[in-house]
Amino acid sequence: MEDKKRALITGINGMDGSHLADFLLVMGYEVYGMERRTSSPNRTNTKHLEGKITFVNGDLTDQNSLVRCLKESNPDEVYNLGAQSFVGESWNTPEQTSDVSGLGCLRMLEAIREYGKNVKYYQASTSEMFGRMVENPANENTPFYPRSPYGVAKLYGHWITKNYRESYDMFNVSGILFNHESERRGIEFVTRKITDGVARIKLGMRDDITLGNLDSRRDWGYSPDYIYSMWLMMQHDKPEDFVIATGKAHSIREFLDIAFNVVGISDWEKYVKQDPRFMRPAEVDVLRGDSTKAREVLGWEPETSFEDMVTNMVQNDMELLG
Ligand code: NAP
Ligand code: G4F
Repeated sequence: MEDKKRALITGINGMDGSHLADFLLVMGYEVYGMERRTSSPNRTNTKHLEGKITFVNGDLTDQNSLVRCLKESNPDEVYNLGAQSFVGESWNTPEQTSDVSGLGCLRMLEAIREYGKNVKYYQASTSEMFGRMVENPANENTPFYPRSPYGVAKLYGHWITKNYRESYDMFNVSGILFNHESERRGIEFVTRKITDGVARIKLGMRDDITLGNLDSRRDWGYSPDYIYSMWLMMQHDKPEDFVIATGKAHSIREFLDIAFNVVGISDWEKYVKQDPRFMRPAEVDVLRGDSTKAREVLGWEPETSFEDMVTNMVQNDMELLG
């Protein structure tokens, strides 16, 4: 019998980590999920994976813990999805964000070198690196212009991944993923904040939602579609970077329109308040990506429409709360 492939996923309890684990289990992998110690563990996204994957304790700010996680999991593939991933928070904790989301990548690459076996490495790069968008839509050759401490930290991770690929002939890939969401999205991100808020308003549990800038536009895709692209990049015959996007940008207002429409509310303006607390010191007005390379080289396509994704998220929040 052929040995099962083994994968180590950092950020296992996050949105993408949990969806990727679901997918790799279906593909017959033995999956190890790295989580950090917390006083109250949060396995909301991974409760269903208990007994199916192995959880290992590690932290991207602790080099030794990463080497130990590699020894415990002996992986063929490492997916580095762990990060302080909330852009707004990165102005409050710029050092911690840089440490986890930037240097964390370097630590994992060094841990792989120390481990000494051939391990493929996936880095979760982001459209936030394009920030002010020198070119719209952005592709793999578009210059970067990050607008947040998070974007800057991720840009370091992106370049060090490429540098280690060229310096040490490592199989390192960066997926430059544009925004993607799902029912498992963290509650502070604007999409889930809206779908949870809409469900609460519909169920009479709340009067309104308070948001920041309603005019920014994002190229929103669906997380389960996007994690598939990560795996495709790791199976490709040579390590390269890919932009993953739908190619369409929508405003927060359009998101609100669809989300409220799902519960039969058309005059949503009266339920939405704005507060400067949720505005950012430097905003990214629009993000839109060109994933022609991924489509042509990997055969990857987004499958879930924007409307279906918003509908799924609202319906899921209605079920959770109802
Ligand atoms: P997420 O839900 O915020 O998950 C991030 C995970 O990282 C969490 O499980 C978190 O653990 C973990 N983490 C935080 N600090 C850590 C540390 N010091 N050591 C180890 N793990 C740590 O993020 P996501 O949306 O799934 O995104 C996955 C990755 O893709 C992230 O790197 C993100 O920056 C990147 N990305 C996301 C998008 C997007 O639109 N979703 C787009 C492009 C790139 P706790 O549960 O303990 O907090
Ligand atoms: O949902 P967001 O917080 O996501 P953002 O900043 O685009 O970052 C996400 O996508 C990146 C990829 O481009 C990832 F790398 C990153 O890890 C994360 O997953 O905010 C989206 C937009 C922003 O323009 C923000 O200013 O929504 C605007 N917004 C308006 N009101 C709000 C709110 N964002 C949040 N979180 N909360 C609000 O109340």
